[in-house]
Amino acid sequence: MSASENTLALQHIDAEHHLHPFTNTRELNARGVRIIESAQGVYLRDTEGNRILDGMSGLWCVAVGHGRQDIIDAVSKQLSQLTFYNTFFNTSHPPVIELSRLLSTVTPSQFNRFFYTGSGSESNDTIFRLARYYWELMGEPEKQIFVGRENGYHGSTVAAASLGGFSSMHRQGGLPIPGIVHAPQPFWWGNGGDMDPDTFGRHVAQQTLQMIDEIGAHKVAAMIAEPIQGAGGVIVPPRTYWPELAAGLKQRNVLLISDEVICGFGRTGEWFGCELMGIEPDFMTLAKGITSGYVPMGAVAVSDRIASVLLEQGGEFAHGYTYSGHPAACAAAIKNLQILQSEKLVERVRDDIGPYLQAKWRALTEHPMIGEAVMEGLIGSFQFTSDKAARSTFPAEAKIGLTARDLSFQNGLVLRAVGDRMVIAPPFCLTHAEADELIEKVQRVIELTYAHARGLGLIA
Ligand code: PXG
Repeated sequence: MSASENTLALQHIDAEHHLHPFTNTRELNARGVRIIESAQGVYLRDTEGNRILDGMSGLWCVAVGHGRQDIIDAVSKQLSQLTFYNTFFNTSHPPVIELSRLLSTVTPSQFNRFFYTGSGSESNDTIFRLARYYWELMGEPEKQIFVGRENGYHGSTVAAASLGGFSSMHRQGGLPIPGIVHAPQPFWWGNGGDMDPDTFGRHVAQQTLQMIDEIGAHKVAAMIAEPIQGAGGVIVPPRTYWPELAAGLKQRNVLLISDEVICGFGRTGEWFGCELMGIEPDFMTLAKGITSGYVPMGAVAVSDRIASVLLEQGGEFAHGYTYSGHPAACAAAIKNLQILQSEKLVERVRDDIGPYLQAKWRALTEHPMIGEAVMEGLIGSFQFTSDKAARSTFPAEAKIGLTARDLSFQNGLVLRAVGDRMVIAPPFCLTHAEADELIEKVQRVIELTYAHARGLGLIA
């Protein structure tokens, strides 16, 4: 069978039997799905033999790069020794014990206890229950309301999707569930109007605190936010936003949940995004980079302040997943964390490859169609604009971002589109030469998209 016959056969079966996440499967089936067959380092290979630079680390997760034999061996060894045992009913096992110890050493000092899940979504649903339970134990059962943010993403399970601020998700399945409100996002380029970024950052923080005051802080359990919004388009808040917001939450005794599913484990050049922003959360949501995606895993980091109340005043927390602390996932996470430490990959993101890529990335704004280009560590985005000075966007029907995404794939680079914002989060092992290749490809995609937009008469 030729490569294209093989692709067609696989596409046919996929179309017949597979429902894809966040996908219009009818449209996908009409087009034919792309099939990724193997990957090594920062490169993917599809069934047509195309080599594609993985600018998205799989889906923001493969931090150490694809195909590391040491992680594969660690998982394999663990599976041979103890394939599965649960962590309920008075039992534990060595890999989950070692991972918990290791996490307490890499997370900020207030975090010393960890609850395990299978994903970021499950972690956020866990926090939703834990935070309410905490306030009940504290004798403040009225503190029930959660504050999320517009265009925040916290997962697809019922509480997580409700905490998130994607209206497209809320429209399906009767979400959000009660007890959740959404504050504005600190997206200066899109929403800042005439304000300078610092004024806007303080303004959005104050709007959020005002929302809480209107509800009554005695009814508000917690606020959840990503240090840098990921799936919402890599929105880096103005530097004034976090200090103002975090101080206001503390004053009002509202817990802060830092959703570190994307920002955590070195992505921003610090171990955790909250450290980059200088904030001290009560909970952290962990997933993705915890295992570099080699095996699914999520976790909740619980601060000492919360844990002491749960342990001293609480009883059984009636919550848990079959795969809470799965031995193979723990083995992958341990080896992954050891690699981050021994190869100094977080420092590499902060001091070497991060700044190297950032300089070239920020220079993309020299192009007339690029409104802003931001990057912290190795997480970045750029914004297509029809008019730079007016910061105006293209009509949604023009699908500029999706066009750019497809052009990018065709040119051997995975870029993700969020509306007309293109986002990137490459593996930490990216070399300088690979970063140069990435930028050359991005420049080509921008030129092609520019020609496309001009052809449509969308830009002068
Ligand atoms: N929180 C954040 C900040 C996330 O980015 C989740 C929670 C949920 O994690 P799980 O493991 O349940 O998926 C995420 C996930 C995208 C995209 O297209 C982003 C995510 C997932 C799927 C697609 O950018 N982030």
